[in-house]
Amino acid sequence: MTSPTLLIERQDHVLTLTLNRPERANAFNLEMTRALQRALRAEASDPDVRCVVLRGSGNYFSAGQDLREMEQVAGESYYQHLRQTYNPLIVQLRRLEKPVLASLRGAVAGAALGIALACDLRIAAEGTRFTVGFLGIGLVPDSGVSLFLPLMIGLGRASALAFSNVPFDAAQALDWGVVNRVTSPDELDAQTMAWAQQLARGPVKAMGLTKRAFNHALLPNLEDVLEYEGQLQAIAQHHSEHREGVQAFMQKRPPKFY
Ligand code: T3D
Repeated sequence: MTSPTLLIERQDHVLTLTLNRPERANAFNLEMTRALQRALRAEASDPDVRCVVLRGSGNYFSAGQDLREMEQVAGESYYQHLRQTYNPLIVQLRRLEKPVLASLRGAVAGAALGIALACDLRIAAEGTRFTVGFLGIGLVPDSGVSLFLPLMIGLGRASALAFSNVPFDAAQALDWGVVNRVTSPDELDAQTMAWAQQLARGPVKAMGLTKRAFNHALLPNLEDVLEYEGQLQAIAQHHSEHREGVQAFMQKRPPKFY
């Protein structure tokens, strides 16, 4: 079953998955999350696919959870929502034993930051802004951000970025090793495909085993972390800070937390 929220293309053993909700900065709704889970399960596991590219259509990679659909999510527990959506997605990305390359532009925020960091490699267009996002709406980092971000940039920087919600740019991300390459916006698609094709021509079996080794060495507690993030999110969900954060976003004004 295909969904208009996710474009799926194959070329030269490269599977390209394009998040396609440009009118909402490619924010994730349930349909898009499920479509991505399905594509990773069915398409990406095909032996003919030797590299996966994850990108966004239009001007953004993704703004994370669709906050305009948050009210529907709020009816249920965020904990249950995370267990059905981002948590399995992050595990799928880490368990897929072939290279996954995130191609980033515009903004990368919230759950989308977790998804980008769960990929193996990242290329970003100059000007891309990375925002932790969660605390801006009174939530705690989920989608593995509480693990991947301090692991990549250190606890002090991760704390400062999470608490301030101030974005960092592609040049800073390159300096910190959050992204591997930065290119001009006009070149991003071509550079992404050239790199993906190069990866696809490489020893993909050995890359998959290397990924398994890295998971074992550095991320043995990934599933515990995702579960714990969900439990914390269930606490944050019911706090007035979250209500204020979402209202402020809808009303396009800064949040007032006290
Ligand atoms: O259980 C659970 O699922 C809980 C888990 C939650 C996971 C999360 O991801 S929580 C974090 C959610 N994301 C955010 O808080 C980010 C919010 N967005 C932003 O900070 C900014 O919009 C961006 C940095 C992404 C982009 O800024 P900018 O200035 O380039 O663009 P903009 O004007 O703010 O946004 C462009 C449009 O996209 C705008 O629509 P409009 O007004 O032109 O019709 C904006 O409302 C929309 N948009 C941006 N982010 C979201 C969004 N629509 C829905 N959900 C969004 N997250």
